[in-house]
Amino acid sequence: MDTQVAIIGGGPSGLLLSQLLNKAGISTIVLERSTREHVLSRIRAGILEWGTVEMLRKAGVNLRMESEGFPHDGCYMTDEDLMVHIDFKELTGKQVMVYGQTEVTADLYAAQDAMGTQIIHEVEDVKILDLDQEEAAVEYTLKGERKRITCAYVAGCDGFHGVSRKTIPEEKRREFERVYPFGWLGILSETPPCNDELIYCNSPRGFALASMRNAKLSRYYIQVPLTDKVEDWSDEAFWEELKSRLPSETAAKMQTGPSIEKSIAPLRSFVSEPLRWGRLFLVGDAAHIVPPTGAKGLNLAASDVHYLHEALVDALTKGDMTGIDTYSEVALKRIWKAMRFSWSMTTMMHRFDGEDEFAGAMRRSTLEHLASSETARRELAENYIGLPY
Ligand code: RFL
Ligand code: PHB
Repeated sequence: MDTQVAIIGGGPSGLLLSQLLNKAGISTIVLERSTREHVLSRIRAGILEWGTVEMLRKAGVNLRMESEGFPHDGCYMTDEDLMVHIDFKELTGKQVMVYGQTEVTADLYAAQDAMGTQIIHEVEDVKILDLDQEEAAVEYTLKGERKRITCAYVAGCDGFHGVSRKTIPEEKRREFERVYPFGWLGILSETPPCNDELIYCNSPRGFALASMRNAKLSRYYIQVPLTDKVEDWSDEAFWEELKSRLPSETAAKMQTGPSIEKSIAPLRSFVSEPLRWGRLFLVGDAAHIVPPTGAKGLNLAASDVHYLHEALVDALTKGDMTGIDTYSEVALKRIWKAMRFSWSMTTMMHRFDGEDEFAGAMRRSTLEHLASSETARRELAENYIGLPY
């Protein structure tokens, strides 16, 4: 056998799984479609649940996160005038960490390089084979040459558009999907954040989010119609729209500047079941997508990795197949709870085109309930900081 576990996809799921397996003495080969520069240029998640932080510690990739990340004790949920503070620390005893996915991925690449793991970039036409045999195989093309590796297991960590999920026969997959009729236009700008904690804002003009990466780098998002293109939005138009949606006190404090990244992400909820097909396991965005409103995508990928790495270590070092046999069922339970939370945050915080007045009244009432009920705030906080593994 060429390696114990072949990992398709060198994003955060694939790299974290590889790192944890290598630390437990299990060999891996990671196959990634893009260049490393491309993977590291994608600006995505910014919030780590404490469970994700603990996993990065276990993987030994915590040093830069501990010194450069920012633990946050809470966040704000607002509309144009009612600002509700959700105090995670007081309500749950836990925090979240502001540390970008790009940084997590860069730290994982550095750790994997130090381990000497084979990460093969720019692979094309990956095919996963022999999943019902003693040994599985993965074929791919590298620089025009067809290659083949054999392995005990394959981890499908290749994101929503990867090949792993589609390797499971269509009639054996059950897919659940909700596509939202809007996207998020996001910018990164070298300006100080407008607030010390994140602000999720449900304005009559649509959703807005004020987030950050550090004291000098801000990340902002606004809800836009799916028909909008990034080119339609100048920096000036973005800042003006953002300020018109945030509470006026916050907008007044906001420092603006040129954007250093600008992109539109459509919002979708998606789950594909099961997560196992013979010797293949799906992990992260390859199996499920959440709208970013609950900050759950990367964190769900990390909890899948948690369950799967334990299962693979038990199977490959002790011959104990319990974790392998229960991975799909156990991981899906947590995935569905995060689906529910992300869907409810999305519904509560966004304006739907053509909606009636009742919808707006429901959003306002949800916010007023949060303002007056500690139980409601605790429920939100418990989900936001991350449900237990
Ligand atoms: P990724 O990151 O998509 O990585 C998959 C990798 O697989 C490669 N690949 C292939 N490799 C080989 N062969 C093939 N055939 C392949 N096909 C694809 C790809 O090149 C890629 O490198 O999936 P992964 O590792 O599961 O990680 C998931 C996270 O990236 C994702 O869930 C989060 O970014 C979602 N997300 C957020 N999650 C959070 O937890 N908190 C947040 O605050 C948060 N904010 C966000 C987000 C996602 C966003 N966008 C753009 C979708 C904000 C945004 C705007
Ligand atoms: C981000 O900073 O990119 C971010 C933060 C919170 C979210 C989504 C994205 O819910």
